[in-house]
Amino acid sequence: MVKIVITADNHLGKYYKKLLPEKLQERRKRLRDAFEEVVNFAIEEKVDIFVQAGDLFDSPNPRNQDLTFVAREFSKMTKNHIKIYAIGGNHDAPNMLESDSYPIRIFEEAGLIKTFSSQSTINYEIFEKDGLNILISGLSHDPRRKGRIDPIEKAIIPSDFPKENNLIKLLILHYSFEKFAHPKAQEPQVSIGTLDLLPFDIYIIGHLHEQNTYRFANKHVIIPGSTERFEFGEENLTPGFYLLTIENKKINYEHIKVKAQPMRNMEIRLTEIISENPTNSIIERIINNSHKDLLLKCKLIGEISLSLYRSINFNKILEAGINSNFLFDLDTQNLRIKGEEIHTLPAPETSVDKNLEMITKKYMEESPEDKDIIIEALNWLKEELKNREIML
Ligand SMILES: [Mn+2]
Repeated sequence: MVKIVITADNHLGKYYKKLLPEKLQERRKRLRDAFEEVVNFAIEEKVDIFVQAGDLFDSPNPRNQDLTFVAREFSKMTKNHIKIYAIGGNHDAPNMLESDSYPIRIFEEAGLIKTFSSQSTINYEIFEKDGLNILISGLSHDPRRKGRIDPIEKAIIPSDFPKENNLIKLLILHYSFEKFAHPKAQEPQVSIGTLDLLPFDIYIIGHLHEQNTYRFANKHVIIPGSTERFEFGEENLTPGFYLLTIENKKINYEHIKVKAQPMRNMEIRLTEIISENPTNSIIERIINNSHKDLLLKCKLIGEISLSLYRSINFNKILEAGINSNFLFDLDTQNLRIKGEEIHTLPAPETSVDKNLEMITKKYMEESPEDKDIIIEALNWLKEELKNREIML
């Protein structure tokens, strides 16, 4: 029996502009913890193979802390005789393969893993255990392919590709899949027709954050999903990974959950707020839905009078939300005044200023001798933000 752990979309190092530095550090630690849970499972279950199907890192230039962490996790697995295969995703793909490479290549050069970093040729390797032969192949995400095309339609299969029937063939990809793609998504989608024509039995497809499986014509598609929820639209995801077992010709797989940070979306209809003090009633509702570890988004909705709008202290609401959650986002895009839309609020801008002031204060306390240059940097940053009209 061959046991395979399948993960993708770990997005290590993801940046959140709404988090202060210490919280951002904590959040990035949570993302690493989720990946470590997958690795520890693989070691405890004594699996043979570990597959990472792209977007291990959230950027093509990961931070040293995340690279060091991954080196440690990968070597933990190789010491336990687990063979690791990885491909590049859209987030960790360099702009040009000619001038740069996927960060996972570092671990390949260090002898820890095998990557499939070509974006056009399906390279492969044969894995053998107890007389069971599995062909493992992969194709990295090609960021130059845009629009709603089939990105693997023209994939090149090497001329020495084995044709034996007695070989279970597995292909690792990082693209959207037509069966589960968002109907409006304008990104490349792998089609069932292409998967049917290609000579593989099992397709492992990273990229979609919701886990899924699909069977057709004796072929299997496994979408591992992400190991965390990254955006507020992902509240209902169940982060995790797959355990695939192959015994003789029998193929089984199950989804295994990982501990993810709690996330919640809430809505407050302002037309329901009949109160002397609307600010406090809104804050009270937010606090009732808050806790220190939560990623909370509060949507204010409804059509209200200008006088009610003016009586609401959005800064105070934002501050209360930030103080009682891990991350708080106040969404006012669906708030209307007499049929007019309010596109932006002064609140978020002030909060960028406030964050800047807090950071500046901290730096000045740490190194008072650099006070002048820190103030100069602060003023330059404020000016830049104004010029670029950057808001939260
Ligand atoms: Mn992706």
